[in-house]
Amino acid sequence: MLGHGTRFRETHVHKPEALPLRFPDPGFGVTMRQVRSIFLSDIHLGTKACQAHHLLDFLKAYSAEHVFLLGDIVDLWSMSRGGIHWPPAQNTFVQKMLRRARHGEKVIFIPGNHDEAIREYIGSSFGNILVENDYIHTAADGRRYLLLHGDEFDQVTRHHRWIAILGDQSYNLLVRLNIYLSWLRRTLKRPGYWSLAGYAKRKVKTAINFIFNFEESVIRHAREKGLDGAICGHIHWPMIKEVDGLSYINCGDWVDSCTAIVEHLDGRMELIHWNRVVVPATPPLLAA
Ligand SMILES: [Mn+2]
Repeated sequence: MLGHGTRFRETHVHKPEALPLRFPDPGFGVTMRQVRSIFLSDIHLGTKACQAHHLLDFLKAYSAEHVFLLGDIVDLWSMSRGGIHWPPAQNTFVQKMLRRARHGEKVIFIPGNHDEAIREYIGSSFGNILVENDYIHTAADGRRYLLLHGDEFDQVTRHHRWIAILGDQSYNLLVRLNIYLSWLRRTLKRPGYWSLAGYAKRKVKTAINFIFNFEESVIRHAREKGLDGAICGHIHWPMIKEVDGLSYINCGDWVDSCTAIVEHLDGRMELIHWNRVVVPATPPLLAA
């Protein structure tokens, strides 16, 4: 028993880093949350870095009326350079999207720079998935958002900006090293997720400036169009923030951050950090 003395006062302090166990068992009896919209970007299917199994777990936990795929969903650019990595989980993701579209969810795909070949098909649809260059989404609260990938606001390169800043090899190395770090954290039963690439981005000043310029350009564009905000991807930097009355929202990615944006039934937008949701050890059949 702890006494009332000052020695044990620290036991009353809340630990904010202890994140709630929100979906203790996704896919096995968990009730699906109904949201109005799901926004995903930068999945990079076709690469080793794509965390498709996490994404599938996320999709099991949320059903929606609209699914917006905001670019760099399939990494055609990387596939043409370094070969194709297409494990069953990535295939399942494509099937799930087609299935959702077939079953009445409105699925819209806005190509990014890594899947820009699909920009040729803007205005057409495949398997009920509509391909658009950009899109204006009216949320349940009446706020109007511009949906886009965002690479046109990347000032320096049309390709992956983090690769230009941190170096192609080092960015990929950081992402890969993190797979082992995550394993180590799980083994040591440390909760949450820590991103090595994310740490590097916060520490490199040019990276911070780059994020800031990108966010500012996107918001300026949305303001010029008379909208209430923008939802985009591209820079692999998840964010929800208000800038002079406009909402800047970035989905992040499923290479490193494992984040998505959901619109709740009342129009409220939420950033979901799927990796910070404590999930028990992956069953062996999913780890294959
Ligand atoms: Mn991109």
